[in-house]
Amino acid sequence: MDVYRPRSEDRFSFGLWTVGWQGVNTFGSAVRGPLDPVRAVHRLAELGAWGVTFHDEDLVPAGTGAAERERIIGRFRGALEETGVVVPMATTNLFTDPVFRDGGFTSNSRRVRRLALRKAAANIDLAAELGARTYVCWGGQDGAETEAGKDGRAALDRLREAFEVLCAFIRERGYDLRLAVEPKPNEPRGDVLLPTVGHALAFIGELEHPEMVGVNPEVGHEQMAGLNMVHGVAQALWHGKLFHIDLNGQRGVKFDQDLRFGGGDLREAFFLVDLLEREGYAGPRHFDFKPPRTEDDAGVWVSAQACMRNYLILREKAAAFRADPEVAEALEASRVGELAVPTLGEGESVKGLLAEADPDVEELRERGYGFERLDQLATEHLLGVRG
Ligand SMILES: [Mn+2]
Repeated sequence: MDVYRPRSEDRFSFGLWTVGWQGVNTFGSAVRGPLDPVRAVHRLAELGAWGVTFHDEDLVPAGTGAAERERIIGRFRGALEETGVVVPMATTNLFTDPVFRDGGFTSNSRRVRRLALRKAAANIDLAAELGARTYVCWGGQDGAETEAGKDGRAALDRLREAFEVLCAFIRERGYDLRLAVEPKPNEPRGDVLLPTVGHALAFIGELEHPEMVGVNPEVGHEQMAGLNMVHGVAQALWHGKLFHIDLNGQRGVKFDQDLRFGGGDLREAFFLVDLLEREGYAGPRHFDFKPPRTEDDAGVWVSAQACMRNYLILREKAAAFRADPEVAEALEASRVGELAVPTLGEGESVKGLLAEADPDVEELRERGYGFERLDQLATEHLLGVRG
């Protein structure tokens, strides 16, 4: 038996746009043909995936008539029923059409903003109909190349308005659906609005119904900003805002690589899986990656399967790391658990603190924390030479 074979309780999901990516990039044209969403659902089910997600246009191409739209959705529904694959999340494409060249919810054009809201609301209806519980908002083209062309405060006002309008719509309809903001620092715009997890969390705090909105952090997006994804996710969890997560790989501060999960920064992937598992994160483990242009159809499915395999391998490695008695001892020596103890005692005041005798600062200065030993133990688990 393959112990790294995914099961539905692992809650692995993929966007139709991931395995269906035709490989168009800034300089190169498509290298693969279009992928039928029904075939995507069947292939993903065979590999052990639990869910599939989509942008409105991944499923129903722009300009499709009403009758054809119903036919497409019916076929897709049939594939879901046949395979047992679920739709945990959906999102809106507010970036491909030239009409969104200055963004959707924050375009300078009021008419474009109204169109963007209509498009999102229409797809929220479809998402709810297919059983989605999370609706991701990635404002791909919401940003700027020049400060002269965009009033940053007004853009945030309009973004807040869009979230208020969509939250009101969801409540009116009675949908069991929450929104998740996906931060990204740049690409396609020179600078994108809400560039990091921290920016998104601060924005959510200003909404009328913050409980309806969380974040969808993506590994590569935080790393494109030179930030630590594990710390970003820890803060999202601390705020109770990790509604969804995009797993993929990235190698440093450069263009959005969308490598398969486990590609790029493998150490951070290890510590991310360790965090998600220890915290008991129960949401979808969603892969938002792009099979490289070098791959043909067979390579697409190799990379999709590898995303799930790498998660399961890292989960096993992280569990072995935590179960290792030498790690327990090293954690103790590093005083990692001591950080959970409040700095002041119960009922203690600053007055009491000031009245205390001076500590032995010399001893505190001299004693190291032993993190190198801990980190090396983690490295050896990751490299497979322990446990
Ligand atoms: Mn990305």
